[in-house]
Amino acid sequence: MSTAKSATAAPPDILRAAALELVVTDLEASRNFYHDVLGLLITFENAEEIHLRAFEEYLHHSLVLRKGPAAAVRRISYRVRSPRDLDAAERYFGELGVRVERRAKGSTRGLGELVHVQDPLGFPLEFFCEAEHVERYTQRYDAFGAATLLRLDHFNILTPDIPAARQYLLDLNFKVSEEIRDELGTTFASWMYRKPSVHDIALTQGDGPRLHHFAFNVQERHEILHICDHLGALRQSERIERGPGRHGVSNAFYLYMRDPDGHRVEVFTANYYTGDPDNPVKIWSVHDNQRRSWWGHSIIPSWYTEASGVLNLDDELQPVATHQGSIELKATVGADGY
Ligand code: 4SX
Ligand code: FE2
Repeated sequence: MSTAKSATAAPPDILRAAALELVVTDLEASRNFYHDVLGLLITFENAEEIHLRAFEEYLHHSLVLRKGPAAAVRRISYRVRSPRDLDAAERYFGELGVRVERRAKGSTRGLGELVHVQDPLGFPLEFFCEAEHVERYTQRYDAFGAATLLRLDHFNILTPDIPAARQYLLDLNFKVSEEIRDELGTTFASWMYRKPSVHDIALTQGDGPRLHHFAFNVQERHEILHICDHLGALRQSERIERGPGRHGVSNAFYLYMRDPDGHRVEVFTANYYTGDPDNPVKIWSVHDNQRRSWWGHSIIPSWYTEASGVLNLDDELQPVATHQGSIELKATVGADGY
């Protein structure tokens, strides 16, 4: 892994997790799930791609669905503060020795100039600053459903070497909010942020690079319960993988679903503020059976083992490296049932 390499250039000023692009095998089935069932708004669509956004998002999209031969993750996008930060990203990742490509405005519909990077962990990152602004739906209550997704909040990635991944993100000026460790100090999972919330990205130990899930906020717990009832009424209960429940880590009330291609999406409420510079880090023991489920429920093994593969910048599936040593699934005693 090339994560040991460090750069002397300043890292880009990353604002937040902003968007992702999924390759899906049946665009109509995905449109049905994300638009008809979960209610995301469609900014643009054609026979090849659909650009969606949530109700408190003012940029062109936070989710792109692209028709393709095999399910995968094509881009993980961060917004940066200024156009100068695109130069910074280009220099920074160039010094890390990974593949970096500058792309002209419009190469991703709705976004300005881009920097695409194959990051040291193997993920296809997209950095953008300028974006097309779209109609504000914050108070379009006439268009709200019984559950209204508000904002894309975070990505959760699987990667084999958590200490290396954690250091790579610390170097990019992400901060840690919460962490799961064992008594020897081994870190199994880290929640890291740029915007003042619990996370923009979480690291989970496992075979990677793979995307574990992406997550949207809703305002109220009952909206999450409604999504479950709605899926039940549609006889699509197989979309529900884990929850509803309360996380120990982050304190969020959550639900995980699997889309028609198996990509995992979380809907959750709420978040807490982490913007003070001395915000304390919350450490959880890997043996605490309430860490991932505050109510102590066991976690279905698929949640630990299954995830989405990612593409490289040539749209080829990235090989997955297996983790060394113990993973949390095996290390856990108690609620997870192992
Ligand atoms: O399962 S965890 O309680 O560790 C957890 C998972 C906490 C916050 C999240 O967003 C998440 O996906
Ligand atoms: Fe999450």
